[in-house]
Amino acid sequence: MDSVNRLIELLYDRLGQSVSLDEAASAAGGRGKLEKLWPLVAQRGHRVVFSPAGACLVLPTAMDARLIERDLDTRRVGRNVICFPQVDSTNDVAFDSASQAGADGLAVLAEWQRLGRGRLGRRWISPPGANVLLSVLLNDPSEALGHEALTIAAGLAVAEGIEDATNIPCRLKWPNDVLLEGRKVAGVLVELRRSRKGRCVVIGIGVNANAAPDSPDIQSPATCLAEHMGEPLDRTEIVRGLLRRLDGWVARVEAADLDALHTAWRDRCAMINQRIVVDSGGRQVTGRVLDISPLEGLILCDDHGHRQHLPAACSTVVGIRRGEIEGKPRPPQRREKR
Ligand code: BT5
Repeated sequence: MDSVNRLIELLYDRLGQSVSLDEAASAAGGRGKLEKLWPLVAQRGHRVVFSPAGACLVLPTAMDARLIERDLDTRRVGRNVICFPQVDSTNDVAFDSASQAGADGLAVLAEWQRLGRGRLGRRWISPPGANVLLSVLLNDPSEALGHEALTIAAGLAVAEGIEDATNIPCRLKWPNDVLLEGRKVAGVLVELRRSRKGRCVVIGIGVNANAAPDSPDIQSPATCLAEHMGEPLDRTEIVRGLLRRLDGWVARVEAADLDALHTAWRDRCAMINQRIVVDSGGRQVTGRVLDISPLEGLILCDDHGHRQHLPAACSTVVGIRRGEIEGKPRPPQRREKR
């Protein structure tokens, strides 16, 4: 391992503490070399503060492929990691890499996206250097990775990965929202394209780690993990948690082993039995949620008593009618007289 990586790893392993300059010098190979390494650490995007006690990395640390890949031990997802200061969309970078050798499982991260996108033409907004903007490429020539199953597998992996790294419990809102105390903290966008090597899938994930978006374009309440913790968060451990969990769920989806996915999703989803309104391909459907299926999407009993299967790719929940019972409209509320 070269000396700059040794120094970054030493600083990172003592996050929140100072590393004495003697220790830093021995990782660098001498005091003289250490002085030349500080600019290289900065070039990798890391900020270091110096005090009489030594040197300390500033949180959030930069997204650093070496730190993410270190002992990750995944089968497929995240075998290679690349980090960019800025891109249009990490999903596009991942798709553009599909025909390169060894691209399957590639994880692309960026500090900022100029054109981050959500589903159905919506935008994903995230300030620079604060959050997780991640895309994972999966080459899928045998077409074993269904869109429906991957969308919910990715949402579940995000909730679990966040919990592994931070102990913050998150809930799921079908099809792709991860919620913290009822507010959106992460979103998932699964896209499919055909390349020269056949079908490929990109799973795009945005997690508000250190900053919630501040924009009039945000239509529903958003939050970030740091707000909940009351302090800045290390994104590297969150990314590693996500990649590990995603690796496990992608393997199950590929093997068509969907029972555990179904159960784990239902356990984190507060929508079962709720009366909701869904926009599905421009058509509004209102009814009670019966189930979330990894193959068929949302299963709803509509207000006319018909069973409806709504696919994730074109559906959005536009309203949750809390407190209503089994599809019956709530009696009109009496207005309080002033
Ligand atoms: C999503 O779409 O939630 C999918 C978001 C996927 C983003 C990742 S980032 C890495 C990768 N590269 C990309 O270009 N995209 C992926 P959707 O369900 O359509 O939600 C979008 C809506 O959420 C917007 O219309 C806003 O109202 C709101 N929104 C935008 N940015 C947000 C944020 N950072 N946090 C919470 N809500 C946000």
